[in-house]
Amino acid sequence: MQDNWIKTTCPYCGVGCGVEANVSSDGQVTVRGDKSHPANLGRLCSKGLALGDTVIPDGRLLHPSINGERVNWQQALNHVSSKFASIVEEHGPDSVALYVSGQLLTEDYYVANKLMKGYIGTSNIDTNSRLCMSSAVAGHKRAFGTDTVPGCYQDFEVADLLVLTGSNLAWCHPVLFQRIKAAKEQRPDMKIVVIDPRRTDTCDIADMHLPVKPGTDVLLFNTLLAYLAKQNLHSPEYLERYTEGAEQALHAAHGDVPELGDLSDVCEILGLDGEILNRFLALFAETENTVTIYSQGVNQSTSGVDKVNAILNCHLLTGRIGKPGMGPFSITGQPNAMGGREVGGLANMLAAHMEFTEQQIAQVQTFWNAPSMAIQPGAKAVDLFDQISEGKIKAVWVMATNPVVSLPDADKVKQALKQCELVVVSDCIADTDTTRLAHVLLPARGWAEKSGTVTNSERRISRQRAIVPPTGEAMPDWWIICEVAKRMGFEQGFNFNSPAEIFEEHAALSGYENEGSRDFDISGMQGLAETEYDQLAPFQWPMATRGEVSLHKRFFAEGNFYTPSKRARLVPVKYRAPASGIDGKYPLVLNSGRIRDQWHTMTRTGLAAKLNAHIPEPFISVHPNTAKKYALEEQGLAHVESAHGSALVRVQVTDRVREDELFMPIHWTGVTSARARVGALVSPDVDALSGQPEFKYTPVSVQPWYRQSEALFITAETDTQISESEYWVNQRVGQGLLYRMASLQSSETIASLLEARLSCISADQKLSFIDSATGSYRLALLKEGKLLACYIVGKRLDRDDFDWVSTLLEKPLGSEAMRSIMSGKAQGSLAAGRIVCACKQVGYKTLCNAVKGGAKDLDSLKSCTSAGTGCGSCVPELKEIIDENLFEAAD
Ligand SMILES: Nc1nc2c(c(=O)[nH]1)N[C@H]1C(S)=C(S)[C@@H](COP(=O)(O)OP(=O)(O)OC[C@H]3O[C@@H](n4cnc5c(=O)[nH]c(N)nc54)[C@H](O)[C@@H]3O)O[C@H]1N2
Ligand SMILES: Nc1nc2c(c(=O)[nH]1)N[C@H]1C(S)=C(S)[C@@H](COP(=O)(O)OP(=O)(O)OC[C@H]3O[C@@H](n4cnc5c(=O)[nH]c(N)nc54)[C@H](O)[C@@H]3O)O[C@H]1N2
Ligand code: SF4
Ligand SMILES: [Mo]
Repeated sequence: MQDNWIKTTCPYCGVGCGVEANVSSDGQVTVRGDKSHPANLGRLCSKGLALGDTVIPDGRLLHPSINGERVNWQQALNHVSSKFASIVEEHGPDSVALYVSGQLLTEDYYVANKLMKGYIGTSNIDTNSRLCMSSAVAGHKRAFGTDTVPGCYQDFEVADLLVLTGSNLAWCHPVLFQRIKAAKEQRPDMKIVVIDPRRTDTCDIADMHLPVKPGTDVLLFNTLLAYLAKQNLHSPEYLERYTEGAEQALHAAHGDVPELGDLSDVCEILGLDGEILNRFLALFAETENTVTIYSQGVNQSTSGVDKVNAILNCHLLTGRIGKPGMGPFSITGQPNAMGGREVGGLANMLAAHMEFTEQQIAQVQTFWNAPSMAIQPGAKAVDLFDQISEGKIKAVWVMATNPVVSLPDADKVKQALKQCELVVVSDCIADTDTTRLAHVLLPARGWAEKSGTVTNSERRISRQRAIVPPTGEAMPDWWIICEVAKRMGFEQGFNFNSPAEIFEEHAALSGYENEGSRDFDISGMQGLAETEYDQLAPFQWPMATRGEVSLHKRFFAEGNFYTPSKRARLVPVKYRAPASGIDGKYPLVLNSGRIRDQWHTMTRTGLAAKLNAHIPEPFISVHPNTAKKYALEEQGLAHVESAHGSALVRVQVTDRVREDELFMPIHWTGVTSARARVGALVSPDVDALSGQPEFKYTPVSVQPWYRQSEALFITAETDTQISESEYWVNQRVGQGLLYRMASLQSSETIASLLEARLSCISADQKLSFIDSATGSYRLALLKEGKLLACYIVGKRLDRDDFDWVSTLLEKPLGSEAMRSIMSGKAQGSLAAGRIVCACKQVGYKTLCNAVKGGAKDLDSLKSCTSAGTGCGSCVPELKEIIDENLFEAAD
């Protein structure tokens, strides 16, 4: 390996970890954490550590195409630009739209926004950040007059109290979780409170968990506000000098919480017992150095913006903002959610944190020399796809997002795209639910191939750098957009030759007629030479003057808000129930979110075998009492239905969820499952102010789905489309696919259907086992001793015993493997169970055996199995395995 490590940034979550990458002479990419990066100081999580495994040509979109025909770039660009131009000509600028993403680089995002809002003349450009951060943006704007995250990561380490609400940091921002965990180990007095209907792995480091009823955060924080006021904990000096609206906010809170002496009604709605609520109120009240971290449990709600302001109110009332160890902190999801906000990627914002005011429209127009400036906000994501459905929007260009999976009421979105006149999709992956509906496919360069900047949750701008040559004919997103713009006649505005030139204009606009009137100002970064841009070290904004070296910048300790009065606004908010309530038909609430090792629709993390092993199947978490009530069995299958659609998923019985709530992960798609796209179920209700969907609350019903047979099927062919069974999930394994299937048909029927499917494979050896009495059927096809395909079919299969099969494809089949296939059960060293530690690939059974063999605490389990010694994200699970096995032993 050459000792040539290139510094770049992780393309997954908003922590924005610095990565160092090395490319070996055979093109293999190795990564490690960048010790000099202030976000992670050398740490990476399981997803970051597996980045090297995803830099592979497998599944990449290699060439442009129109209606399925391969074309060259000239033809594709001419087609997109002339179609867009003619639709605009005939139906006006609002008949076209862009749907973009917090996974674009700032430079890509900047030109996309400029094309739409300055040149085509419409604000119909929205981003998947609408689904992610728009409630936080709207809440910030109401309180601060602008969209500012006031604090920085260091605050998490120096706080005395961290309140995490609607955030599963352990799985979603693992490196920050590790930083907090380390800080708490140093200072055990530091307190951590988790507010989440589920008991997540984040609770592993919590002193207190408040399992609130879903959707009730406004009431909880209003109760806190009233309590703080009653305890005289408002900071009179801060309130008087820097804020307005405290009285009205308190008045509104008192409407929700009339009698502070008796909180029983409040507790009833919150679903909490009085004692824990009181402990939380007292702890918050007595701890000056408090940070409240919030994420999707807050944002993704029809009262999302109010939830945000309810939190901000508590911090403003007590003046706990902008100082080390205190403040509200909206933690962002995507790697460049923040960059998107900075360039105005949301339909209701202009570039550089400017708004649709007469003055700022004119400023942007002048700066851009824009021929056709948008003068009002455009359609927000859900509305945008509704307008496609209604035929108002006739052409849409989707970039770096997979809306057929990730939008609510996703079957409707699918239908909308099917009937749209022109669907253009830029992606780096060929087969996604959205690329399947595209007329024009444009291959984009992926993480390891593109250059530009991203901004993380603490406003730190870092470079992403190309480390390998592009795959196929893929081009950078900024280039594709500029080429289309030029062909539409906008040569003058899009004559950029590099991301550095775009960054230059972006930095200049941020300072244009700013003079301290806008928070986002990086004008100090103007005038970078191409080489300086290449070497740019991470820096935090604002940066109005180059060389401001302070490592941890904060806003608002001394007021200076961006409202006309320069004061922050406490906003009166009142609790209201989610938009669609449960009823007799749909009696349970469906919550949805993330799992540890997958990223969204799995187009990239799904490429890394290591990451697929932790949780290989979509599931629904059900409380034991609820499972009993609805006759659901652990590992059985369930049919889930809402007013919008349905799904078929595995049942996980766990007391980590509330009795009234189910949880389902968001990651499975129409490409990777028969019917486990959670978006198909989710209600399209949105927050009236932010337009953010209520992803965490959809009324559903659930019932068992009684399968007759189960199958495991592995094939070296990646374009296999399964139609033999009603339930299937697939997963990439090396050069092939692994299917887990279940059916209403008998195992005999499924075995014969699979055998027929395999008949075209030319194998030189066929091993088979049939026991019709027990309904067990197994078959393996080999060529030159290597496994080409195999199936194991039975009435029931032991799910934990499946992971070993995925390691066998296209490898010489040893006797242990052969025995395992023929017996349908892992034998010998293959019997490790499902993978718990992704980094070190340690299986569940190995861990259980180690505990039973004497590894009774975390340190000894770590040292005898090496589990938990990589990124550390599996530690909460290791502890649980220890508890489980010790408990069993004691029984
Ligand atoms: N592994 C992994 N990490 C990721 C991602 C990923 O796909 N995979 N995606 C990234 C992105 S884009 C994002 S936006 C972030 C999201 O990061 P998070 O917001 O932390 O993740 P979620 O799982 O969506 O939801 C957080 C929690 O909100 C809880 N919740 C649900 N309803 C309520 C409620 O009414 N009140 C409260 N207080 N809590 C509630 C859920 O039970 C859940 O545990 O993660 C980022 N990081
Ligand atoms: N039910 C439910 N739904 C949700 C959520 C939830 O909690 N519950 N969360 C929502 C949230 S917060 C988010 S952020 C969304 C995420 O949802 P999506 O944005 O739809 O998910 P991704 O899989 O990240 O999609 C990114 C796509 O861009 C491609 N891509 C990657 N890099 C590039 C690039 O450089 N250029 C181009 N052109 N393409 C690229 C990937 O291959 C992939 O197809 O899901 C939302 N949907
Ligand atoms: S914490 Fe987020 S940014 Fe850091 S390595 Fe993990 S996924 Fe990447
Ligand atoms: Mo997100």
